[in-house]
Formats: sequence, structure tokens, C-alpha cells
Amino acid sequence: FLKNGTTVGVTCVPFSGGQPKGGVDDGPVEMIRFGILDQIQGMGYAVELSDNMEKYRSMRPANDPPVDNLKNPRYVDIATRRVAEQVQAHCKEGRIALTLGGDHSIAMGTLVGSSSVYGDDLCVIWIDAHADINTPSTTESGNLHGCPLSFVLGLSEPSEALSNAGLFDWIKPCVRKDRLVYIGLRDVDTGEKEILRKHGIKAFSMHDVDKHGIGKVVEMALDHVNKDRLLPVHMSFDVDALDPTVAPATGTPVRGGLTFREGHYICEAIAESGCLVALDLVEVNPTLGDPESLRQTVAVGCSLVRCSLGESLL
Ligand code: 4U7
Ligand code: MN
Ligand code: MN
Ligand code: MN
Repeated sequence: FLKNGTTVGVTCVPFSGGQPKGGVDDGPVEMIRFGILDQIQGMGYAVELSDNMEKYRSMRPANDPPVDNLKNPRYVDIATRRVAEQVQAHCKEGRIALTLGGDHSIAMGTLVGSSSVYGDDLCVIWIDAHADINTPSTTESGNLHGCPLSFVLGLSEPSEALSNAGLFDWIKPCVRKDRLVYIGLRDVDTGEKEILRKHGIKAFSMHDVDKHGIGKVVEMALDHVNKDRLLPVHMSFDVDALDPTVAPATGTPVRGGLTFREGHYICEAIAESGCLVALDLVEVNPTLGDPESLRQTVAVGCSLVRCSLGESLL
């Protein structure tokens, strides 16, 4: 596994506009305070930190009423566009693009960025309790952190209201449906289930993890998107994929999630494949719960990042 000579390009995105709860915008700063950048450097990587992260907060428009039921659409549009530029720049330089969130709407940006460099080859491994594939017409909450995949897959024609407002028109379909795979699902909306079925998108739910074990599930997931283990992989890891006893400080916890080891096993296996080009670690919300839940969640987020970068490989 290549460490020396490889650079990790870090994009910190203190952003909470994709959902209603404040605090998830403090995810990146808490992970940095916990030492994630030094830890990555300590593993033998060079670290390139892009951008001053305060920029994102100042992007919030004064007036941002819903469009098509979507909340904060202008704010999400402008912030994710910025994320896309940052991630693209890292990928162009051959860095592993690490994005620390922030809520999961930022994956619109990270995937546009990585796919602009890796094109059709890009494989996406989405680790989450949720499918995050609602379209502007299926979303009931209107929270854009539940929608990023529908945008990058190009699942719906932009509505008139969205195109009139000039929102999200910079997102072209850029991820292939057969190169997306999920692990960890257990809270999928009815409309999302229909989308997954209709488009034949591969998903391993917690039921599959119970049935086959995590080792087999990760192998099947990689076989689906990346049979020969030669294509570039973008892993988007939502900490709510983990069980709330393992990662309590997150906005949309769901019981019955991945254990500490199952989560880490996924990251280790991806590291072992040698295919990782981009990693998102999102939905850490340091303001939810007591100080111990916060410390535990930040610590587990950092540890997942290190494992994805090969920490536990001997
Ligand atoms: B996360 C939800 F309705 N599906 O669309 C929605 F259940 O990034 C949840 O995975 C979305 O945390 C969760 O609002 C988004 C809901
Ligand atoms: Mn998510
Ligand atoms: Mn989730
Ligand atoms: Mn969430």
C-alpha cells in the first residue's frame, strides 16, 4: 500500500444546509482538533489542506426560500459547487481526496469533483443507514442530504422551478448506476425503494450484513462495481451507518447499524484493495448528545479515515 509519496488532499466542509440541525458544520473542526491531520501525516502521507473553511459559512444567502419543497437550495447549490472545485483540484493532482463534512449533501460536490477526473470508471461505495437517493419530487423532508445521489446519477429532469432559479444545473449525470453500491442500509423511503428497484441499483442492507457477514458483503460489493479491483473507488461514509451506540452524535441515527468492527472492516478492505481515490466522512454532529458521545463519535470518524488510508494493514 502506497503511503510515502502519496498526498492526501483534505477539504473541510463546515456545512449544515442540507438538513435542519445545526452543529454538523462543526464536524471538520472537531476532527482536526482530535488530530486527524497529524495522524494522517504520521502514517507517512503528505497532507494538503485546501481552502479556508470559514468560507462556507459566509456563503449562506440572506434569502433562500424553498424551491420545489427543497430547503436551502441556493446555499446547498453554491457550497457544493465549491466542494466540487476543491475535490477536482485534489484528484487532478493525483491526491487522495478526503472530504470532512458537514452533512451528506456535500457529496453532490465530492462526486462531481472526483468523477470529473476519473470519468466513467469511478466506482462509488456508499456506506449509510439511508439511501440518499430521493429526487426533488420524491423527498418528503425536503432535506438535500437525503438527495445527493439522485443528482449525480441524473435520475430526474430538473424541474422548471429549479432551472428557472438556475440551481444544480452544473450537475450533469456523472456516476454510472452500475458502479454504485451501498452497504448498511436500514431506513429507506418508499420512493427510494422504487428508485433502487427501477434502476437495478445494488444495495447491501443490514439484513445482508447479518446474513452473510461483513467480509462476504464487502467482497460482493466490490465484485459488483469493481470485479478486477482496477477501477478508482470513491467511498462516501455517513457515520450514521454505524450503530448509534458506536456513533451517537449524528443527526439521523437509526438503530441496528454496523458495529465498530464492521465499519472498520469496510474501511480496511477498501484500503487493502488499493483503489481508493476519494473518501467522504460526513454527518458527525458534535453538538448532539453529551460530551462523551461527542468524543466517541469524533474519535470513530477519525479512526475510520485512518483505516481507509491503510492504518491497520500490516
Ligand atoms: B443522510 C430521509 F426521510 N430519507 O430524505 C430524507 F428518512 O445523509 C433521511 O443519510 C435522509 O443522513 C438522511 O429526509 C440523509 C428521511
Ligand atoms: Mn447519508
Ligand atoms: Mn444517513
Ligand atoms: Mn444523517
